[in-house]
Amino acid sequence: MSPRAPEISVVVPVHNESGNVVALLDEIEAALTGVAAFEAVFVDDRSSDDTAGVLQAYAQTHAWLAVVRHANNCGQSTAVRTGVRFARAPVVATLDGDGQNHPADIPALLARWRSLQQASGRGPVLIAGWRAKRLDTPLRRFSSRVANGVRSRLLGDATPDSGCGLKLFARDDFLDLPYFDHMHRFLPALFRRAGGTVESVPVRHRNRAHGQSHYGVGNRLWVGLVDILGVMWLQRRARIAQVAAPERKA
Ligand SMILES: Nc1nc2c(ncn2[C@@H]2O[C@H](COP(=O)(O)OP(=O)(O)O)[C@@H](O)[C@H]2O)c(=O)[nH]1
Ligand SMILES: [Mg+2]
Repeated sequence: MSPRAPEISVVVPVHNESGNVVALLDEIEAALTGVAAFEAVFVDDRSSDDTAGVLQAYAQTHAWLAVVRHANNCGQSTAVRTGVRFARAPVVATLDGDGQNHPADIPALLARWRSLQQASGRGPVLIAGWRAKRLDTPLRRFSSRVANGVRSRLLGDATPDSGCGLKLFARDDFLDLPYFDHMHRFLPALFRRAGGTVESVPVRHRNRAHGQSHYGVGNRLWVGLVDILGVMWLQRRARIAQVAAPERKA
């Protein structure tokens, strides 16, 4: 366990991932030990398998793991938000809970975030993982390519892969974004809407070792089109205040 306050929180939404979480936790520890003081916040979204029990057993011997549980199933975006709210570090990395993202990519994202953060002054910075070589079924890769193409054209978010679960940002910047179910696929557009900088960094992608994907063409592509219209509306209604230094008499 990191005796210091964590510098980075790794937030992982999980639903029925009992076969995947232990290997992922071991990889998070290996990836961040010696790099930054870290914690992991796993959010169990009312799994019907033993994910919560497996996580709680791991937490008995690893004090850097916090397990948060939803009493009702709320979906991936809401689980990410719950995890970010519980995070204690100023910087958050998110990962999928099925092990398809590799925690060993986090240090490079963190380094990039730090240098862009310095360059951009105070503006929000999002580093988005980009699954350049995706290991998914052909149908999934096709539907994702269509969805990414439509989305980036309509939203102008200049991001090749906005749905990658591996992302890194400041906790406060994320919590300032408008919240809605499925927002996790639109973080690049939402950060840009807030006047932020977004950079995509190529990351590894692996096959799912255990369990099943939660998404198919039906609950990704078509739902996504409705969400794109919602995000277009949010973009029309964006205002960014440039606040002058407050004048206060001491
Ligand atoms: N908390 C929560 N996580 C979910 C839900 N659905 C999917 N996930 C998680 O989101 C991540 C991505 O889901 P996955 O099924 O692997 O999607 P795919 O990689 O796009 O096929 C995994 O960590 C899942 O456990 C949900 O309803 N609630
Ligand atoms: Mg997956």
